Amino acid sequence: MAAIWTLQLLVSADRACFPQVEAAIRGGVTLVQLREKEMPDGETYRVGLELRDLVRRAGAAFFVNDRPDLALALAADGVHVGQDDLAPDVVRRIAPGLMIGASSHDLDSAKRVQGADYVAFGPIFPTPSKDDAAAPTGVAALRAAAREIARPLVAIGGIAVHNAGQLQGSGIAGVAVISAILGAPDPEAAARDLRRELGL
Ligand code: TZP
Ligand code: MG
Repeated sequence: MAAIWTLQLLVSADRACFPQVEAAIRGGVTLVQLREKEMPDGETYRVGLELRDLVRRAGAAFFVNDRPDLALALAADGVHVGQDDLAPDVVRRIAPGLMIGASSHDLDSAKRVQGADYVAFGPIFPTPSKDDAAAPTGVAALRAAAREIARPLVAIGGIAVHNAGQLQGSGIAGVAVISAILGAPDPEAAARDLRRELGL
């Protein structure tokens, strides 16, 4: 069985994308991460409850980005923290029941991650979805990181059906995407094609 971080979809708190999320899970998305940077907490919570139930019903795991408090409030499966958020070991202390993912942007930052269940690495390619993203690492850096990092490594940033084949055999445990699925005319097919191209 695929690990829960095999194919991760990041979504904002937008009910309009619920049908795409359901389709993407049918196509092979294993984890949906609520990544809401703008909406007030109360509304994020209300939409998050609906999203969580939909994701669970469809058979995927539900994570929350940045916010251990919101992840606990939503009884999520896990939380994903960036370099500027609470560190994974602190999250573990206050929320021992949550799985934890952590972001990294290069080999050094990936090596510094402690106490996370998986490490996200990227952006691998230029991304249309994050204005303040670090410079793309490229595939060679990803391969090197996958060799050196003992934890499951999840590639992120600009990954799409047309370039996912380049990641085959890189040693990654999974990928995380936004536009490759939410920007696709058929999110179910996009998820299925990504899994096939990645060999995951
Ligand atoms: N972190 C690094 S790149 C990125 C995030 C949240 C955005 C990924 O979106 P896309 O559309 O899959 O490049
Ligand atoms: Mg963050």
